[in-house]
Amino acid sequence: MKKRIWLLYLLLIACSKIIYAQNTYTPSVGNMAARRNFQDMKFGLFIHWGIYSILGDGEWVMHNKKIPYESYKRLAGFFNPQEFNAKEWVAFAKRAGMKYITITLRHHDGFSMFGTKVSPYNIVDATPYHKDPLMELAKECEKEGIELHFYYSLLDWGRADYAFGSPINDGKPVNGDWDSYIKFMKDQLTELITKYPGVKGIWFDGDWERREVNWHYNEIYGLIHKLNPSILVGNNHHLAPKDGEDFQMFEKDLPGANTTGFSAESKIGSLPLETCETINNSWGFSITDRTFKSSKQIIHYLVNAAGRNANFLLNIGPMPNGKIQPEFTDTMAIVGAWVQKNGEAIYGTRGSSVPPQDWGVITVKGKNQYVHITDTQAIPYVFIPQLKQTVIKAVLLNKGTAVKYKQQPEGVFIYTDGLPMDANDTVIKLTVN
Ligand code: FHN
Repeated sequence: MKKRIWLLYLLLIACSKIIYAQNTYTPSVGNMAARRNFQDMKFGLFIHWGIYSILGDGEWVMHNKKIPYESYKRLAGFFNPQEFNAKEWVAFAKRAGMKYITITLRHHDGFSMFGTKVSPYNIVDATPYHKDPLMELAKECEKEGIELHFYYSLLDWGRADYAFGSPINDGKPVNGDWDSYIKFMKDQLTELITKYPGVKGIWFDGDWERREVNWHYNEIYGLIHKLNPSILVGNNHHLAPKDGEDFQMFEKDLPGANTTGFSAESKIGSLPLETCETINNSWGFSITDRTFKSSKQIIHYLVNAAGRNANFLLNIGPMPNGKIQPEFTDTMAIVGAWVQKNGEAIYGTRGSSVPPQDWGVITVKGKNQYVHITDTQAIPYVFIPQLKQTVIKAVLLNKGTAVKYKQQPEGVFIYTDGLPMDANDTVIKLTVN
């Protein structure tokens, strides 16, 4: 009998531990406000920049070309981005209509692109540049009202304590020193949050490389939120959000789609959403990749993300000298001009309860519903099914021209015949009661 009570007691403790581990995080009031602000911003600039840029072959070059770590490390000795100018990068983002920047501080190659005291393998100590571009960027972002978020790789191809390629046993790499690696990450994150106080988000990546390891997220996320409860934590693990995360991200796919195979297990949850895509087909600088997306494709991605209640984080890979290549500047100036004109229908909006349609999507802000017609159909009208509210006015955004419509119990017909259509996206503003 005594034994049975004892077993029951142990079972109860085990259950409470599971419940505790899954439901320990309550976001602060400041964090909830930061989440709303994050959703309002809608458009961000993703930057992949590291010593790999020198080789002009993307950020996976060390792995893909099987470059031994000791040889790869020599790149640090050549990295001297004399033409880096934080003002130019921030101005680029602002001109494009972007409200925040997420920049890689440590990618899978393990090189720290900021001044860190816990590893000599960093831009200040290991390159002839000897400066911290992140500090300049952080200051410029603060001055220009652009939010700064940090990309941080969990995966490391070089460190001995990470022991890339090692078998995992009991949540740890057999040949590494997992406690040391976790401590290293916590020390760097502490530096990042305390030294660059403007940081508003941490974007983790690389979890997918080791599913069976214990990443100590409770400790890592707990530390971040202890240092600054308003910081938004996201993790590109391609799974459903975990306890302690503040937003959910998707890679190279709109929420709900899975053309890449990354999103098979990432069901849409209730956190703010973000999707990232790159301007060509490379994250880090590629000298050969000329598959540049057109301004129209980028506008459509932004609009389609907003219509699905998600932010769009568009990536560029600056060159090793610190410059952004002219192809990106030209395209983004066009995108920026469109966003400036149509920003009312993007910033501060949320997705509609009406699902995406063949002709486009709807974004919502208060009593306004913005009908984005991105695919001009042959028929002279678009049909919005299941609109619950009553439409009291319909006009062309920007022009104010009245648009004919008819509301029926099954939905609303908007007549586009004779309207001047925008080749990127014709936005019709509905006022509802
Ligand atoms: O391996 C990385 C890749 O280099 C890049 O950083 C992207 C950005 O979403 N994330 C990883 C792949 O999932």
